[in-house]
Amino acid sequence: MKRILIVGAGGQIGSELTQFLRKLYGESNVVATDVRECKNLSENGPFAVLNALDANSYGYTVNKYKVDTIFNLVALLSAVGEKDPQLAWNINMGALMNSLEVAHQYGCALFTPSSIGAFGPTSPKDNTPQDTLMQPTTVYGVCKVTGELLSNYYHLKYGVDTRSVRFPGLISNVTLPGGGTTDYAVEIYYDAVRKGRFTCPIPQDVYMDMMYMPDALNACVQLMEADPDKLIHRNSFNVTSMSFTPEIICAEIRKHLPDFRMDYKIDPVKESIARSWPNSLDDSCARQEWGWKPKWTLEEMTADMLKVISERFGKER
Ligand code: AKB
Repeated sequence: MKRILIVGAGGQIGSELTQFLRKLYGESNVVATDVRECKNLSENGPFAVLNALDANSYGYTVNKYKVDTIFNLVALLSAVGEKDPQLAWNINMGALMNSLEVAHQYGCALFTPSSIGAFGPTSPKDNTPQDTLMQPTTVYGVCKVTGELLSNYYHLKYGVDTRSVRFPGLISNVTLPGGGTTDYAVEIYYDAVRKGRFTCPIPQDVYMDMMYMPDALNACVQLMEADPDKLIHRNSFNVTSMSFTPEIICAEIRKHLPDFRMDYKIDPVKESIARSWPNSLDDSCARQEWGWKPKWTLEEMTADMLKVISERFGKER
């Protein structure tokens, strides 16, 4: 990776991935783009306003910056996708299709994240294997499975260097996620620090895989730097760091904030999505094929999230 383009860089992953890659590969070698201006991304490196659904502008930008690697992070997430499935399909698949075409035309490697949302109620629930039945019941999941297949197709047919991981819920303290089913696991930390209480939309017993953002950023780089000859699976690798329920994360926060209180107001859409997803993934293929090894546990992540958020909001713990 020498000249990188990030599409949809203003979101939860992109805002951190841009700075992470700029540190690794040099500020001028990482071009951030988004549909709207992002001041935080244009201050220390190249930035362009780009609508990934506009194929001509996409190709123009890749050509202009002599890009060799694209990170396509454009997505409407699972819960918000259910409000307008057609829009979710148009955005998620439109951005992917243009990314694949541009990658093919300009000889770029392409990273597009998939998700635990690619699995569905018929997939094995525990230790969900890399290769298994995938019949998601959300439009987001349908887009992810289609995207995995389409990326694999472009690899087989045109030799495009497509790579991907199935991200679990990502927890970060820089940019808030929006419209996802796993968002509660970020919001809980902010509310714990600022209000001392949290109303959880997910039932107390529902397990979902999660990952702290530093591990997710490492996964992106490690996979894109991996020796292609070692990659048996192209699209897409199961990766995970931890799996917990609302009760478990609440108990962990209480170790630091004993007065923290949580109650429940279940969101039926999020509940049904969360119950259709795996409890925990088997990520042994990623470990074997490109050395994936997460560093952060729930305990370490909780201590760090509370520290960073408390510092930001000037709260003493
Ligand atoms: C969501 O909840 O939709 C995302 C995901 C797991 O892909 N965070």
